[in-house]
Amino acid sequence: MTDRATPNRSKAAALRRLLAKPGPIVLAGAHDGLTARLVEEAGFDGVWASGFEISASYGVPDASILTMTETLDAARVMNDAVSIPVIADCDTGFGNSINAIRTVRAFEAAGIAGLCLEDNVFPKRCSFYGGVKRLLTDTDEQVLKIRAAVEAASRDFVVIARTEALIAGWGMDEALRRGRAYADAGADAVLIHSKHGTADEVARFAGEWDRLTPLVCVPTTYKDAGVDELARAGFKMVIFANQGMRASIRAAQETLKALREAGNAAAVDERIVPLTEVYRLVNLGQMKADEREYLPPEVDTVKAVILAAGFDRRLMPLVSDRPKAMLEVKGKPILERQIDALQQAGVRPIAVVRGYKKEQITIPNVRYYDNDAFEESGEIESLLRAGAELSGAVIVMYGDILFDRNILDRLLQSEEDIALVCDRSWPDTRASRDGAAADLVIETPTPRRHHRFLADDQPVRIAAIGQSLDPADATAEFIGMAKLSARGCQILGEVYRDLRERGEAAPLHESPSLRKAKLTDLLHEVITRGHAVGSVGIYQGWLEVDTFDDYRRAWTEVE
Ligand code: SPV
Ligand code: MG
Repeated sequence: MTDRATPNRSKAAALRRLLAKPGPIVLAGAHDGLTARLVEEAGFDGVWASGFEISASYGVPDASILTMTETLDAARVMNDAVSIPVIADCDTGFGNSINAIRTVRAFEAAGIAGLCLEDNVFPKRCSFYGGVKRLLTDTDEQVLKIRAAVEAASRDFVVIARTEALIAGWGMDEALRRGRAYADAGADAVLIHSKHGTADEVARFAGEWDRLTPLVCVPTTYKDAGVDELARAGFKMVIFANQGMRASIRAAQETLKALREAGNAAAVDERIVPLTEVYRLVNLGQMKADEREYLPPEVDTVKAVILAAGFDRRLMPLVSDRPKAMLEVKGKPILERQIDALQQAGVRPIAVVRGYKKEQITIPNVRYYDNDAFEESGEIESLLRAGAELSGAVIVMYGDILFDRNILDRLLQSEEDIALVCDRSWPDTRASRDGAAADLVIETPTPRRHHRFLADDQPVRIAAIGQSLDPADATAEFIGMAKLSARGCQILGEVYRDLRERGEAAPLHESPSLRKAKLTDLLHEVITRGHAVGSVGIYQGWLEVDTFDDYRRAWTEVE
């Protein structure tokens, strides 16, 4: 992230600094992250986490209906959304002094800069509701509550004490008596609330104020009074408590009415912000930057299935205690080398089909499928075990091959639905191959050779595949690595299902039955049925571990 989040701790100190500076501090009310951010953007010094607004946002009156936890949650969301201090309207402190102590601790711990406690009795009623018999707490008890709050807070946290004496109609003298008592109890500021239509009442209070404790006012009903005028009258902090919410209510009411009438969104387009404005307000740009920084690069995800179930007698006793895929070449099993290469190429997830000595394969971050019938079944049966992976693009490879990384890259670039990696060095090297069975292919058109890793000029397809092809006709050798697109998976699935309907016991090309069939048998059937199977031509750069000689070669050739 480009800008480290400001530690919340400092917001109380920031509010203290504002209190110490000359000039008025101006706050505006909010009730959630978005509205708090709007307050900050409009240039206010702080956010008033208004009990009136938070209650309204829940659709309930401002009457001690919400719990401390709900209020704290709302204040925390606001605080997290802004860099300016948040002062939380905590009404009565949610109970007596004991509740107030817990309230202070919880709000301070959340990084809120300060809170306000009023001398209404619990459950409070909004100062502006009519027809309410207003009772105030006993002054001595309220003084204890203010002291409890101040002493529960650490040095920077700001406790504002609010008196409702004027709202309750108890007169200016009572208001001053209470204000002074709260200031003397250690309040950091005193809020004198009034529902008068002019600022005269609060100005008189400020005129008679004889403490150093700064004064706060909320010009909701005396709306003509400006910040400068109130500052001149002696107020250090002015809170515009709910105008933002009232503006949005009117805008939403009018817009929704027009939308309902018109029945199309274009009718209200002029009244609403574009989506991009919402993106900006929620800082989508930062999230995108974080995604680039902290998420793995987006690649079209290709999965892999490694077939490692079989038992190869030719490698006994090397494989008496482990499957072939777990044979180590220079300290690292073949399978682990394959997984490393796949992961480096961005291929994930990787699935391994185990069978023989399956308990020996425990590499982490791999999905496992087991073909416990590995002795009497073939590769197709193993592939089916991992059928859940055969939905999107997938690399299928044998668990006994080692290969240069660029071979995998070439295969990943292929756009064929079914593509096989084919080594075109076969015609040059076949004379030296001592009759070991090779999966031969005949490609068409006959490709040029010696183009080690160059792409073909035109798509080269496979016309036939199998170990029984005439070695003299074969143009290349299938290395045991293939890629299927989603469509390729579908084709393979369709052909397989069709074959199964004919019966699992029927022979399939070079295998005595479908159950014992090799991958090349199914591929050959796919080709026979007219589906295109592409060839990704390479010239060496891989080896298969089938014999002791292969294994020895692996040690000399692998780094
Ligand atoms: C609030 O915003 O909840 C206040 C201020 O306490 S007022 O509603 O004006 O009383
Ligand atoms: Mg309130």
